[in-house]
Amino acid sequence: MRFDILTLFPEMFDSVFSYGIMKRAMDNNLVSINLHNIRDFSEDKFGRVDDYPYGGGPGMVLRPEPLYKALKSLDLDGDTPVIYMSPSGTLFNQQKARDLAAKEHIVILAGHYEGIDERIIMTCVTEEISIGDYVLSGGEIPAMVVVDAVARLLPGVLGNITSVEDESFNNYLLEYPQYTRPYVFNGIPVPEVLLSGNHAMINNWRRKKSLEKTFCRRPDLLEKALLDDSDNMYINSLKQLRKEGKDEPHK
Ligand code: 9D3
Repeated sequence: MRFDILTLFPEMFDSVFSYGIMKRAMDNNLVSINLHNIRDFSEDKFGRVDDYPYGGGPGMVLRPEPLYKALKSLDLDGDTPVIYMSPSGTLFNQQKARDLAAKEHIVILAGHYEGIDERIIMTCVTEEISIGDYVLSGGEIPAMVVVDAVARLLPGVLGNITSVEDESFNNYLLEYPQYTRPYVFNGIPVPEVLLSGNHAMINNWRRKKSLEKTFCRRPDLLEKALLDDSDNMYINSLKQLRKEGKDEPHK
């Protein structure tokens, strides 16, 4: 898969893509990431690419011509998403990552000002994506988030272990707690059931912990989770404990 990223700060991407899974994916030619400095497409002798907003207001706006020239320098076909990272975009999620992982080529535009000229969005951008409801100082970190989430889904990028793990993300429950050695740490022993060797009991315990954690922290996910009768009974018992004020909410 090929990513073309348009940014005013291409160097910001170097460290993130130079380690771990992303580096290995690039070394193995499973992913290529081409960074393009929007400033290289400036039409101005001072290399300026932004200007004041028509109508007034704070901040600067990226002018359309440098972005248009940068996009024209890439060979885009009709199936290539041109994504503008924007706080006003639709929310990024695992399903969106899966959809994008089916593409051969993805273009990402990361702004660093108040925004870009709307006519680029109208004529070149195919979708606007936000990574969450908080304000960052630019679209670069969001672009890295999207590339990372998509790249790890590509065949060969991860070992096989995590493909099963991803399915467990898809089940809309938060993960159960993990323990390793030592047996006692800060006075806290490992839950006895995990040492029992009884895998039915261990799975049952883990399922309940997942349900508890999801119930406390992300009740919105429980609507989507596939729950059996035993899960629903356990959730109902958690609701009852909460009513009686006897629950121990997860921090
Ligand atoms: C004028 C109001 N601000 C929008 C809330 C302006 C503005 C603030 C921050 C415009 C751009 C930015 C920089 N952020 C991004 O470019 C960005 C972002 C984000 O801030 N949060 C979550 N997802 C994204 S994707 C791109």
